[in-house]
Amino acid sequence: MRYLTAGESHGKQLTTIIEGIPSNLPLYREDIDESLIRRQGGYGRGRRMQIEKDLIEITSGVRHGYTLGSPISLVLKNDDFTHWRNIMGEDPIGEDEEVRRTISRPRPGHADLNGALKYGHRDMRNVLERSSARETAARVAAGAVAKKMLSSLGINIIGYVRNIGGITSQFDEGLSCEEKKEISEESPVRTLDKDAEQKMMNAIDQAKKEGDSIGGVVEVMVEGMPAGVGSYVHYDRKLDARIGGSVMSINAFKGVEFGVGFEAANLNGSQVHDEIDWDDERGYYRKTNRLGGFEGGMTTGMPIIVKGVMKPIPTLYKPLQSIDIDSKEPFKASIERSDSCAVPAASVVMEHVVAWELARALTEQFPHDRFEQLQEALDQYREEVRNF
Ligand code: EPS
Repeated sequence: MRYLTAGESHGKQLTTIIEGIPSNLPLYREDIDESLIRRQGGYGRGRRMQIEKDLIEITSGVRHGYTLGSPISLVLKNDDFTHWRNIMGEDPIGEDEEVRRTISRPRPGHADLNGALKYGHRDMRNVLERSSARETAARVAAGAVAKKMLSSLGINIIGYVRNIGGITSQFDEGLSCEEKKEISEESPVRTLDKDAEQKMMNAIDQAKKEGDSIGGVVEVMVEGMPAGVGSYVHYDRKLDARIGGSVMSINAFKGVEFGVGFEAANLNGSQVHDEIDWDDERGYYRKTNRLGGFEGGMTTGMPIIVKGVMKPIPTLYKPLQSIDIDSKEPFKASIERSDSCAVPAASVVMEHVVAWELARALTEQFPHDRFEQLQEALDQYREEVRNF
């Protein structure tokens, strides 16, 4: 399975082309729209999200509600393009016309300056239009297809917020994916702790008032993955490494950890590793899940718990020092519009990015052209693992 996305933040549309989804998987527009709508929300988003109504158009690869096995293409229109037609259009502009809304002032922390240096763009709009997190909508669309495959295989996945601006949520670690979904869907900041929720919203208000932005930690939980998916035999087949790389590729993500993660440095081996047990019904299981569902690059069959940290968005109302690339003069950056916190949306993005990697690993381990063959192979494998 692989996919590509195309599209600029204020261009006509985002496009996702997906290859390698088996045929005969039931797939409806609503499966994707539900994910897109979840991504758009969250306390702390800016005015752009009031303009966009992210709804998918499936333009190939699906017929009468089933995948065909051919490439699936997904289109997401940018409603804001009506305001940007003259600025983002593909046709050359007339000699007497000026390029509008050019950018010569790079924002610290954004792709602006490095992208300009690399691609030779004196107008940094050419960089920011593609480096914008708008692109995550296209990635969520791809992930929604993967999620549909996972749910049809009895695998549940949910992303939620652990921390915003230093406020950490506390909750019962024994909650299931379904319970976490129910609670986080009701929360404006997609968290599981009512007390923390209010504090997080206050922190977002405060940051906004000060012209600042705040980041946080999001967590994804997966239930129902059988043990032994991924591999220990080669670096690029280790599934936790692939998930880690994918999470790091989400805009503004700066780190990733599984289970106890970085805390492992402060613990002894006996406090980190999960003891193995066995019973008739479950087969092998771990008494604890400190390693977050992975050992040796493979799933253990325990829930996967993976966290990602998102830095505060670098587009700030409060000016930071930078240099104008035309005049070489220092200036204090100013902007028109931004999200003060996109951590709740990022939890939805991470959920979909992880879902993609899991579905990809399953289709590699059980390579079948038809979804029902994949289902059968996975059922058989689960049975083998249980009776091993
Ligand atoms: C973004 C800046 C804002 C965000 C945008 C990402 O957009 P604008 O510049 O149009 O106000 O709203 O996020 C989205 C459009 C989205 O769909 O998530 C940025 O600079 O990365």
